[in-house]
Amino acid sequence: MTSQDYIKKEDKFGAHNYHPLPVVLEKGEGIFVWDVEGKKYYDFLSAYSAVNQGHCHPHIIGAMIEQAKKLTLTSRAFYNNVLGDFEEYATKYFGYDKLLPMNTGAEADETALKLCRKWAYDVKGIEANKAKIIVCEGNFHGRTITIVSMSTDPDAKAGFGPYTPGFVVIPYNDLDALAKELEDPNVAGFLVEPIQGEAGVYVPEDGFLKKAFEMCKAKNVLFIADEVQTGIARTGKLLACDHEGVRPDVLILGKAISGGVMPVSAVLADDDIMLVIKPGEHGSTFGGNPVAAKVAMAALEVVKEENLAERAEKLGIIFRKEMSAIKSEMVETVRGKGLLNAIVIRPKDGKTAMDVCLKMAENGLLAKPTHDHIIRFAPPLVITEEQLYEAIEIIEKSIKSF
Ligand code: IF1
Repeated sequence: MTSQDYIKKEDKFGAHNYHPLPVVLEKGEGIFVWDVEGKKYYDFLSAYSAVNQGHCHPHIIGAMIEQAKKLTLTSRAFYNNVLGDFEEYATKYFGYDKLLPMNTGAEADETALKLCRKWAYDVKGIEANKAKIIVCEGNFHGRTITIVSMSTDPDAKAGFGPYTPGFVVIPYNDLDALAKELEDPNVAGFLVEPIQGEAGVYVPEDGFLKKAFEMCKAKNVLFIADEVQTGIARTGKLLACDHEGVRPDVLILGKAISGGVMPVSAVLADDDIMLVIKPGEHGSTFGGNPVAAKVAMAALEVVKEENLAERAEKLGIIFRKEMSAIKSEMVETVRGKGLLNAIVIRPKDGKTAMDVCLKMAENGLLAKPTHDHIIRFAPPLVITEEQLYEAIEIIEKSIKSF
């Protein structure tokens, strides 16, 4: 079968909820993927920062296979002999008392919202059903009904009402708006992405997170960081919040916590928050399964052993410098942190970000446009400096071809 055959098959039998680039991949290794025709590409999406450790990392796959042969799922009706090890490892790794394991990013976000509401009633003393959570314009936290209720993106939200109440939206990166909403005593939490991914890799001003955190503390409001995309070394530190020395009250992780090998997500918090959820009040059949636990430990080991945060920091500086130096009127803005970067594309002769992405694919590099005019660049963090320069050459050549 050719790529076209696979694309036609998905079109015929699959729901039409995506519009992928027309490449059909069948193999991945490190920073490279191959399509069914055998063409090799640099992967500059990393499954939206899930594959930070590179495709099919042998240490992670090895841990997965070994555990898969022994025991895959017990549910949480029984204990398994791996989950405790993972909980201990990850809480020490990130510096929290407790971890609650889930599967997808959206589930971890939902978990954090439930945790925040329960804390609001049991600890903060907000009257039943009155708790509010502040979120930001342009946010992306997943696709559930409650999460799209917080969204300001019409594509994600419109047509899925009625919406879950209890959210207040403020502009991103706006401390005045935050201060105003924090005056409301029913506010229990502030949920924020340290860098907005979906919005187009929108980096807030230096000091925003730190100041926002302090303001939340002054009002006894939980600072909840969605680090599903920014976390685990992507932005040049273990967490994007580390850039400002902020330790969120509630930390949400997903994607790269498994190296993109299987869905694993987690919420971390200290006892005074996490223990408000009692047996029977929250959970998941697959959350904390022994394969996920082994995979996540291996994936986190790789991040430390291969110094992925330091690499992302160093290579990100090179990437943004080289992108900014491209002499083309199509390059409007370059922004990002570590190896989470974006170029804003100024259309030329009717050619858009999508045309640039198609040209890059032809030249052997995969990236995806967002909002028609932005291209996100997020290679696996195991990329070498030499490979990065080769990739930069492909990007430059592709942009300049217009
Ligand atoms: C899709 C975007 C990225 C996330 C943050 C939670 C989740 C995500 C900060 C939910 C997921 C994804 C999912 C992917 C597209 C995508 C995305 F373009 F929409 F914004 F990464 F940039 N919090 N991000 O970024 O995690 O439930 O998917 O595991 O196809 O929806 P999930």
